[in-house]
Amino acid sequence: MEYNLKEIDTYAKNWIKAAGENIRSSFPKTLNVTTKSNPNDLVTDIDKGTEQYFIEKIKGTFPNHRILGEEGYGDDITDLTGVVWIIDPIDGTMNFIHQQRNFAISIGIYIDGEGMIGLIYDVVHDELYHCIKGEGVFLNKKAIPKLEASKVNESIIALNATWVAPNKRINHELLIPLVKDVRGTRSYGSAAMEMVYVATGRIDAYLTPRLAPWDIAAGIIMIKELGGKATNLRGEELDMLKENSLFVSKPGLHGDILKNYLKDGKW
Ligand code: 2AM
Ligand code: CA
Repeated sequence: MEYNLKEIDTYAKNWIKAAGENIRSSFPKTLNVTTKSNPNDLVTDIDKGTEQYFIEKIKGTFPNHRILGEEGYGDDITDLTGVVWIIDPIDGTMNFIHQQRNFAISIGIYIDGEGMIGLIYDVVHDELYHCIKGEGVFLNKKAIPKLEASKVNESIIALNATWVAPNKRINHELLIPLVKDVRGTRSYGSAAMEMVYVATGRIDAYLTPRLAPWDIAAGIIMIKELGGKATNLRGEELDMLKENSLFVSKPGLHGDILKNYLKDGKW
């Protein structure tokens, strides 16, 4: 399939900014909140409307591109051939509803399975994190420096306390020694935000047992582009067609944690 990365990137940036502007203007209004799989799995009309906005724009401009979106308005994606946009219209919906902050729009654009463009928009702060593979990662117009190794005992790690793994085999007690040894732990409640925090060095690693492809598609492109590592908690490659556990980190630290705290993935 013929494609022009720069052209796709330009459209994507314009659309994500416009969608963010629309979300900001929704703040004074009353949200219509409903639940999905369980009483804590929330969705609003803004999540749905934002995803529909992207689909309309993408299909109108790039009719051959396919879309995998959290709210299910996109295509039924069972393979990653061609150009696939992986979209979370609001990552951190619970934060969006309760806090009106700590959420982001996340778009990862994959071409024949390879992550080529990553966009994460921190709507409240008007901060767009973006990258094209091979061209570096930027926060608005400023280049983000490459990631450097850090020591476990000087690291802040983000963790998600909802320890329900897709394969049910993750024992949260495995992580107790790591939590004791690091300098501090955080939990922000938006995987996309947690990944840009790793990308910018505000935290050193992020570990979580269960995420969907749209939560991680953009962030892992950025972290890898900066020299960081993005795998599951066993150190294996991530699969954009399934749920994964996630372990993103600075280089060096990733290997140290895997070897010394995650038993080289052999648990
Ligand atoms: P969401 O807000 O788009 O649902 C919360 O720590 C993070 O995990 C958010 O990125 C959230 O994305 C995601 N999340 C929440 N529940 C999830 C689930 N059941 N499966 C996968 N990801 C989930
Ligand atoms: Ca979402």
